[in-house]
Amino acid sequence: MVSALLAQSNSVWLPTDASTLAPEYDSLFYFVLWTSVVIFVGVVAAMVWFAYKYRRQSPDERPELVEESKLMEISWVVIPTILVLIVFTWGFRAFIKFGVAPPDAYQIDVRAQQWSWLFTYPDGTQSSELHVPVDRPVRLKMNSTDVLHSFAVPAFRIKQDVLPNRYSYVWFESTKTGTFKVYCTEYCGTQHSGMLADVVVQSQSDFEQWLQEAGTPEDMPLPELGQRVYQQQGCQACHSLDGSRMVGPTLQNAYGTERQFADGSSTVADENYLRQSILNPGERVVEGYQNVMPASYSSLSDRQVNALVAFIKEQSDAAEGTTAANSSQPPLQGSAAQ
Ligand code: HEC
Ligand SMILES: [Cu+2]
Repeated sequence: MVSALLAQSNSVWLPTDASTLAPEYDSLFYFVLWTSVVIFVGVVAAMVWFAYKYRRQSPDERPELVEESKLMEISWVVIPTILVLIVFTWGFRAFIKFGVAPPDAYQIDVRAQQWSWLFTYPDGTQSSELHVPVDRPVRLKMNSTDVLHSFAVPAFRIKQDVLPNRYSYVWFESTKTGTFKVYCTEYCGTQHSGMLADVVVQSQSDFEQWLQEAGTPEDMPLPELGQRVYQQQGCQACHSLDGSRMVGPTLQNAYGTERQFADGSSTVADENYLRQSILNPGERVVEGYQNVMPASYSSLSDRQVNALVAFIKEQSDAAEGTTAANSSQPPLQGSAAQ
């Protein structure tokens, strides 16, 4: 097909095509584009030619009577109708293909949250990057914990709204290995434009190896595991580690320093405080911040929470030289709120 030949990958027009759906959409797009170009050029050329040919040449000239042409009238009804029907059937077939996942598709759960993506694989492994095997249909079961988001991968030519309280689905079969971008395409708050993720398309064996390593390995040191959980769970969307203020307070030097709360109380952050801040963020709201931290972290496993606490502790100068024994001591002051 001519239009398919013109549809080069990564052209000025369209992003790389990396799924089975892409060529269908692209060829339809180019069909509509080039048909429009041909019709547009034809109409404009005829217009210019007629304006010249039938120009008034003397003041008393009268236009000739033009006889109607049945052939022309029929053709300007029939040809556009055929074109529209071609576009309709073509588009409808692609739409059905997009809407119906093959029954053997590999299912990955997607959680959208202000402002990050979390992917959960059938074995329970979680990641903030979407990893998928190449040449295999993948079906995403998607859900949001807060507002409307929209999952879009231009390279796969897919886009689907992600809603709270309900699942939505999208599927694709990638055809190229490599890294592509996921965008959130529904305005979902302050950090909406930063709600990005990578899709890493790998060979089946690389994918399986990655899946094995990506779990939460037993032998991984807690702070290191904590860093991983921190990224997977999207904490960095709201908390910095360098002291800068974001939607949430920075976690640099959070541990071991005094925290002021909106209700006027205060406490020195110890491990229990960090733990409670993650599991039950609404309980004590840090002064000057909104109570917007997701409550969904209450479902993290104990090991994940321990790891996060260890990681946050590591971001603090006050943690230098502390030992595990310190954590069982009462906070230095103002622990009444616990
Ligand atoms: C949507 C934004 C958002 C996300 C995502 C988020 N937080 Fe928060 N977090 C906040 C805000 C806002 C506060 C301050 C208000 C409060 O205390 O609830 C806060 C407070 C905290 C505090 C107390 C900080 C202090 O200065 O005393 C800790 C600890 C914390 N978050 C850890 C985490 C961890 C760990 C994650 C990831 C598992 C996370 N947060 C994800 C917004 C977020
Ligand atoms: Cu979003």
